[in-house]
Amino acid sequence: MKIIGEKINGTRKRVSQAIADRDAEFIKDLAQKQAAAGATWLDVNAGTHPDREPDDLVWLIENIQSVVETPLSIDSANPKALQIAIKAVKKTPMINSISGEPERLANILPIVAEHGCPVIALAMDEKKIPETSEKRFEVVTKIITAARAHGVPDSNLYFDPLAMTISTNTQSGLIAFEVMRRVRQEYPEAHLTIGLSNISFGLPGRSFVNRYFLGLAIEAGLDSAILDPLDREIQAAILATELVLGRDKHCLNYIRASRKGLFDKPE
Ligand code: THG
Repeated sequence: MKIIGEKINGTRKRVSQAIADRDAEFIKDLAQKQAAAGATWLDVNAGTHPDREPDDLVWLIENIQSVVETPLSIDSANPKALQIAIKAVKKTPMINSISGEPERLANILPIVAEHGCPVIALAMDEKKIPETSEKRFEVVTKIITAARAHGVPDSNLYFDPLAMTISTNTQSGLIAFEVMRRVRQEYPEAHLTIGLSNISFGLPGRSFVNRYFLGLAIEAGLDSAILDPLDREIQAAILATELVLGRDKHCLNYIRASRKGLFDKPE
């Protein structure tokens, strides 16, 4: 299970403040902590000011790269900002994200192909997020066809089936699992990812909903997720799920994490 660390996101109040104040230490600290917690990529989202986004993104990237080697996941829907960000990164980044929207595919797939980037593909198009798993899977097929035509291998695609909040549709979890199983079956080389915290929006006890959703999603084939790597309960849930699914030889990862103090009471 690969983790995309979510914490450097300009839609979070504290991060948006740090960006506005050019508080580099705050950003560097988030980068170091997430890297130490085992994130494979660090998501970088400069927030929702289109005019400032490219400058803010480059400032974030440069500061993160001054303290960690972890590759970045550039979280932007803006092709211009993506182009500029790609020039600023040291390591091949993940691109977050494309969708089935023809314009976004036409603008972003050539960048992805040229640089050999892994890319997150949302199971939605320009119109909306389809209600049914069948319709979402149709979007997946449309994206994979376009990606192949641009020379992007299936193994660089990370499909995000989109976890809509259960509080407005109690079938949201099931729809996401169905999309995941179908992708696993029909496109075995492709990967799956999800923004974990969406599923519990508007509900009490969100961390429980997130954790059990994650366990079931891993069983359905999820192999990466955008989440808070500093959350020890989530880390424990991932390890325990992989353990009970028979994916942890000799229970080594689980025991190693325990020895490192994962289950100790924080002071
Ligand atoms: N799919 C893809 N990319 C995504 C998402 C997705 N990028 C953005 C988002 N969704 C995932 N990232 C975050 C980052 C931070 C938080 C949630 C999702 C977060 N939320 C706090 C909470 O939920 O309580 C509140 C905000 C705060 O701390 O100020 O921290 O689905 N491809």
